[in-house]
Amino acid sequence: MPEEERLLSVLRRQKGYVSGRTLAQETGISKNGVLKRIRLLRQYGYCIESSPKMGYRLAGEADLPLPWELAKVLDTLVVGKDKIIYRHTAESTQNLAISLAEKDPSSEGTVIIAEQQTSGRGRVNRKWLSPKGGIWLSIILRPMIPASKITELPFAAALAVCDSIKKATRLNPRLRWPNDIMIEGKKVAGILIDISMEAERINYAVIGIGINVNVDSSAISSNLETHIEVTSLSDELGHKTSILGLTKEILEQLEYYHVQLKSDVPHTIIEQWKRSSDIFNRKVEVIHNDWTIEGVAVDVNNDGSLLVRTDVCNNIKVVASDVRVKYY
Ligand code: BT5
Repeated sequence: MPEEERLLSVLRRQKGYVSGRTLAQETGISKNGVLKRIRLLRQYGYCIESSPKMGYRLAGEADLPLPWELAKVLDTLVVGKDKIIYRHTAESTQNLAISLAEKDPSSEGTVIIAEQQTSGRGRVNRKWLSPKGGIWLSIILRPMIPASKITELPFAAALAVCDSIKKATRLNPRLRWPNDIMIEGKKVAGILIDISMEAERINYAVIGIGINVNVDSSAISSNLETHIEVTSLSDELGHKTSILGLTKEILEQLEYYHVQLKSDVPHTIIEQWKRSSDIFNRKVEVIHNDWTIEGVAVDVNNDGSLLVRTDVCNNIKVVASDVRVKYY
């Protein structure tokens, strides 16, 4: 049990004030260690009152997906099961997860969570702004599936996020090809997948998930390089959503869709994704570095590509890799 958790469990058990000496005795941590840990717990958001005569009292819990808090509520067999790494600040959870996946073959299910990221990234190294108040996490999976099925993974992850937001907030997010989760036409979350393959075998996949939960979306909009409509759950709801509760939902939903992905039933993920999407029959502009196509989104193929009907050709198949899509 981590030292922080040991301290919390004594504070919770006692309900009232507990002296520093008792805390040290009951946890086996030195008195200085207790002081240091209490300071850290306060930084995480636990409200710990102190009185020179009586000691310490836990007056309020934190709402963060800290490993010991998630472990109490998470109902999964693989995703995040005893494998949560938490950072107050990380450059990018995605990069941390990739280095871990590269060196540790037993890292399947590991979830890396950061309270804030200093160099969060989107596809093709676009900037992903990740201030405090959001969910920024990356999950390592090693799916035993045929390589051709890996194109369904981003759809599975987007479905997991969409379902979790619905369940936690009763908002109605919609999915946009290739990897966006939208509310009322504004981006609330994004998915990033990095895959390592050798021949036809998937070595690992890292799923990066970024959600604007309790953040001020106008602060994000004003710092974007290109203008897009952005929102957060708190801006839509007018109140905060539990970050711990939503993280639990996401990890559980992700495990659910991961199991579906591994089952033999073909293309159910893409079919479900289509039912939660609002892109069909909408005018779109697909933008690549040196070309732009205008047309109407007609379908998503079983290989994950987008089918666009244009005036000049019949249907054009667009692959997600490095395009940007505008919907009208
Ligand atoms: C994405 O890329 O939407 C994938 C975002 C994945 C972020 C997660 S957070 C945890 C993990 N660690 C990382 O370093 N990354 C992952 P893309 O479709 O390329 O969209 C990027 C674009 O979204 C940017 O060019 C901006 O226009 C916009 N953007 C940046 N920050 C945003 C935010 N917080 N909310 C909404 N839009 C944002």
